[in-house]
Amino acid sequence: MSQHDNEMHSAVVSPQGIWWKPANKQEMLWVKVAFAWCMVLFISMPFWHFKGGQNPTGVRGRTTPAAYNERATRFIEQYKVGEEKGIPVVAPPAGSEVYMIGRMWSWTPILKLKKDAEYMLHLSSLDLNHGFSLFPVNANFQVVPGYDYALKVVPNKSGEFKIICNEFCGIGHHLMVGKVIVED
Ligand SMILES: [Cu+2]
Repeated sequence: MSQHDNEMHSAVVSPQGIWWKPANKQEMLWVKVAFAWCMVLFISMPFWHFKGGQNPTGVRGRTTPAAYNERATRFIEQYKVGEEKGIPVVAPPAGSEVYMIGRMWSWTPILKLKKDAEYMLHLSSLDLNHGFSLFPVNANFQVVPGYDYALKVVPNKSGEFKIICNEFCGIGHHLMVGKVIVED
């Protein structure tokens, strides 16, 4: 027992440590193994760019929220086929440019797409950063105001998919759910 065992410690009186004693051989070995593995993963980072299919397939351009809203609204009016709870349902033809608006706290419009057809899906936000997350496919993309991201998409499964916002965007974040319908 040392004389410190019965002492009270506080923020003013720091506790006695043993940091000056060398680490155990076994512990040192694992520290080295962990560090070496970190370096392996770090060095392999550039290769993930070529393998894994996680790079965006399209182009990026500058826009403004007003200009993007104007373009997307024109797209909605052109191909609107219905409405669900105030959100327009849009069925664009295969091969067309498709516009999706992210804003607090909705995804507009609801898209009706054809299976195996190719579309250019444009994503942008009218206010702040949102996260486009297609559920349950687990396809994720950042939706940033001022940037128009156009992604080449080919739906390969029919059914109803949900778009969830995965970037916290305020009090209604959890209500920010959109929909994509893929038909055969
Ligand atoms: Cu959001």
